[in-house]
This record gives sequence, C-alpha cells and structure tokens, in this order.
Amino acid sequence: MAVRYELIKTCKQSGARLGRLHTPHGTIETPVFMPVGTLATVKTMSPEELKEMNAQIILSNTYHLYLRPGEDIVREAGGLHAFMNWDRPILTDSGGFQVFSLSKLRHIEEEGVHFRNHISGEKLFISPEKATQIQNDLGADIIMAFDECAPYPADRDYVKASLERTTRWAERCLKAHQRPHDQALFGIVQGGMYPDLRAQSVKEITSLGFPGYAVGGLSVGEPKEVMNQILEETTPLLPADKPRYLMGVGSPDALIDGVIRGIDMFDCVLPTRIARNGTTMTSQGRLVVRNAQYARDFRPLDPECDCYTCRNYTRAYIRHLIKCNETFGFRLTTYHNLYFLLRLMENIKEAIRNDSLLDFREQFFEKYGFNRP
Ligand code: PRF
Ligand code: ZN
Repeated sequence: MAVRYELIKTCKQSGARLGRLHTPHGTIETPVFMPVGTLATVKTMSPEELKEMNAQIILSNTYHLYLRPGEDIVREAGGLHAFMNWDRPILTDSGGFQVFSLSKLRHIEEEGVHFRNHISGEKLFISPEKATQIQNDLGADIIMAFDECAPYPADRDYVKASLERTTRWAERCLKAHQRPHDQALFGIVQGGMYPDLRAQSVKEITSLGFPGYAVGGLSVGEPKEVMNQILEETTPLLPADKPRYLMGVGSPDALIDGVIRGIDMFDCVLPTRIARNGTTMTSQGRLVVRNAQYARDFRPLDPECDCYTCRNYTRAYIRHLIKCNETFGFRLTTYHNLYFLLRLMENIKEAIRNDSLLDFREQFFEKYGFNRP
C-alpha cells in the first residue's frame, strides 16, 4: 500500500479527527488543506515559499497537464516531483471534474468523455483507463478515480445513473492502475444532494476497497446548509481507518464545518484565486485590499498575522501594486491567504487535541463573521 492512515484521536466535543497520512514523500498531519497547483505550480509561489509556510501537500490537475505540457514530458522529466522541484507529497485530481467545468463541448458515454481542448479546440477523449495512465505517468503520491460530478441542481434519475456510472468507472480505474505500490488511488463518492443516493454510492465505492475516499459533487452551488447536511449523513458511512477528502472546498467556514463532520483533507483554488484579484482572508473576515478605502491605510493586511507579507508590507502598498497589475502584489496576497488557511488548519488541529473544536468554531466566527469566503 502506498499510503497508510493513522487515526491519532477524535475530538471529544465534535468528533473531528486528528491523524497522520504516511506517503512515499513523507507524512501529512491531518486535517490538512492542500494548496492548488493546477499547472504544476501554485500560481506565483515558489516551492521554497510553500515550504516556509508549512504547506504539507499540494494538488495538481491531470486534465491541465495532459493538455500542456503532456504527461509524456512530465514522465521524461522524472515525474511531477522532479519536474516542479517539489519533494513533498502531491495529489493529482483525475480530470473528471475539470472536463465538466472547463470544456464546453463535451459528450459523456459509458466508455469515457469526449471533449474539446479548451485552449486549441482539438478533439480529445478521456476514459477511466486514460485518466489513470496519465496519473501513473505524472507520478503523484495520491491519484483520484475518474468520476462524474453531477451538476446542481440535477434530478434524481440523472444523479442515480451518474453515480452508478462513476462506480463502474472507479472499478476500471482500479484495474488500469499500474503503480499501487507507490501511488494510492482514492475512490470518489457522488450522489448529489440525495442522502439515499450518497449512501448507495458509499456502499458501492467502499466495496471496491480503496486506500482513501473523497466526497465529490459538493460545493457546486448548493446552499452551505445542504452541503453540511449531506456531509453529516455521508462521512459516518465511510470506513474510519481510511482518510476522507472533501474535494474543492476551502472557505474558512467550510473547512471548520467539514472537519467537524469528519473530513481529513481539503483543496480549493479559493485562497490563491481571490488573492489575484485583491481579496484577502483575515482574522476579521474578508478584506478587499484593492478598494479605495485602503489607499492610505498603512497597517498590515491582518494585524494578527505574522506572515512574510504582514510583517513587511502595508495595505496601501499592496493595493497600489495590485491596482498597477504588478506581479509582486499578487505574490504578497497569495502568500498571506495561503498562510492564513494553513494557520487555520494548525489551530483546528490544536483545538482537536484539546477537545474544544466547537468552542474554537464559535470564537472564530465571532471575529471572522459568517461572510464567505
Ligand atoms: N470530482 C473530482 N474533482 C472535484 C470534484 C468532484 O466532484 C469537486 C466538487 N466540488 C471538486 N473537484 N474529481
Ligand atoms: Zn499575513
């Protein structure tokens, strides 16, 4: 087995899990937030900077790397770790989501998905076997099954057919997987917003026996109460001795609420994406540093933050850089946002150790507010 999950303790107040995930590139302390490096780079950040802020694992995307530069080139470079000079764990998503969100012209069949390259227009096809082969070539520590994330809203019949196909695809991914000894293939639970379909999906996917499980198909536009309700009914059905990964979720409130519902891993473009349009996460809630009100504000982004950005630069300066499209401005906000979320995860782990995660949640929201992100 390529990874091993070790459950260290559960929070007596909330049931949240503290654990360790051992991988070929080192041990991850969970719950963990994974910064997103879609194109084999966390936009604007160097690997040294990511290490300095204690990023433990990053996520990259099969779909994008298949289109550019091509998995053959990454394999020839010695795999993704060597290619991008990142020696800590990497997870690649399968493309089963990106194909649906990025490619307009696509057609789903039992065999796989036909689509057009969103850059060149070229006709392409990804199957469960192809997604697995690409991920074997990329060489991440954790790879994901090729799934279909149903849109929201979607009717029950559609979601049922889609989750059943996702199960058949998951089985094909397992068969196609060539590196089970050093790459852990995780299964993905679907089932939309229908609790009984979620239960069906968990039953089918767990019967295949994966070393970890993801909850997909959430944070696709549904109200956050709905996501929390679905999670509450889904995670208890998953095996306690395997890691659970909530895909595409990374707002501070959703991280806390997800951990409380038994989630161990998260990823999201949110902190890095909003940073590049001048929005930051602070202990007092979201701060749009691009706004005119910060033109003469010579305080740091977050007075409670001790990151590189907050120790050295003011809101006024960062606003100026971003207004002028200066790259350094995007680097400063990206650094701060990632640092903020990684520190939030540290605080969450500390609260689990102290059996006080529900108290932590109250304190956090009192200051942060319930605004998204
Ligand atoms: N499936 C895959 N990747 C994903 C998702 C999914 O359902 C989501 C849904 N939030 C984000 N990323 N493969
Ligand atoms: Zn900061």
